[in-house]
Amino acid sequence: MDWYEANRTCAESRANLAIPTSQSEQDYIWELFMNEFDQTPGTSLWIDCNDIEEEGKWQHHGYGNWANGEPNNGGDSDCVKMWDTRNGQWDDTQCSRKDIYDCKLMEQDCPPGNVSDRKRNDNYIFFR
Ligand SMILES: [Ca+2]
Ligand SMILES: [Ca+2]
Repeated sequence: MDWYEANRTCAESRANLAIPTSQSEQDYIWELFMNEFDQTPGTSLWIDCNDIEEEGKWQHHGYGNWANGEPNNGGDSDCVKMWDTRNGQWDDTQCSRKDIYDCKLMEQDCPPGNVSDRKRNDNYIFFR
């Protein structure tokens, strides 16, 4: 799915696209993905980070894990994936690409964007 569809589908499942907010969460999501979901070389995973609204103004949650040389806005790249080629580090790419994505289910009482690190083991779901 492209980034927009992935984002919408997560929301319909009362979830958000996953976004790591710490190194431990980054490692957890990536290891879960690689170990339990997809080992295809070059595979990638959409995350909830973009600069669609304003070029260069990245929407994420304080933590970032860009690969060396990224973000480079190559070909007008406004959406972000974790990329196997970069060992799970982040690359900005075109939002229209079809990639795998990961929803993180939300607790009912937990507002979006305020998921604390202690919840990192909970409820990740991967979709193709
Ligand atoms: Ca961009
Ligand atoms: Ca890029």
